[in-house]
Amino acid sequence: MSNPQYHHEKPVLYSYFRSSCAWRVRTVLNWKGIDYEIKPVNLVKEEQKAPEYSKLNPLKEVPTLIIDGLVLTQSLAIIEYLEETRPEKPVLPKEPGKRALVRSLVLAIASDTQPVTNLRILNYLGDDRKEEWTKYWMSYIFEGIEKQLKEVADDYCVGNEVTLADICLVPQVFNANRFKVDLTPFPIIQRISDKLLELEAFKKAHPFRQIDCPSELKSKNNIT
Ligand SMILES: N[C@@H](CCC(=O)N[C@@H](CS)C(=O)NCC(=O)O)C(=O)O
Repeated sequence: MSNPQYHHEKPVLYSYFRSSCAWRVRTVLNWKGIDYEIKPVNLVKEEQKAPEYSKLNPLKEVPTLIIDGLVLTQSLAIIEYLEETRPEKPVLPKEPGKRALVRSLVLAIASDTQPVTNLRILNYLGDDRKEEWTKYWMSYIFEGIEKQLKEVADDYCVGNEVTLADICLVPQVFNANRFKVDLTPFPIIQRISDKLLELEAFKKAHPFRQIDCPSELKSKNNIT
């Protein structure tokens, strides 16, 4: 398991600025105050398929986190590891009912939506179909999530504490905007996402603040 080869001074996160899954992990690391180094993997240039990288992550995707001598993959597995080993500033509520609710929202995004709209799926579908496909599935899930949030949200997705549901929601909203999904039918989702983006841990994890974000995109969005 733990390998001296992977004992770095700081955790190393293999990330791509626009990856929603890497973004989840960046937010949790920031939220918990864990200092880390980013190693960019350019998905558009297919660096995730390079032999060196795919040795670390055989599924050829980001994120991968090197921490405590371990090579961890899958954003939710990484986040659960961080939660178990660094329990301060938790992202899962203690109460089992709330925890189940948080996980239900997390899985709606991480298990039901992101996998069908991932880059490799869109490339497989081709340019003709990818926009309509993405809009359809993102709207479908947001419809359900909006209904759930009507029952359980307050300032954030589940009550007034930031949880993993919020951490997954923000990148999903960013992606929906990117694919021009009409968000007007989802006012709770939009309100919560806007509020979360005022928090430092979320701001710092935002794609436009990443070292691998192209400078023209930074300046277009007034990021210095
Ligand atoms: N279930 C994985 C999904 C990881 C994933 O799909 N990552 C995307 C970026 S968000 C990726 O690297 N895609 C590369 C590709 O599709 O070739 C996780 O949660 O970490």
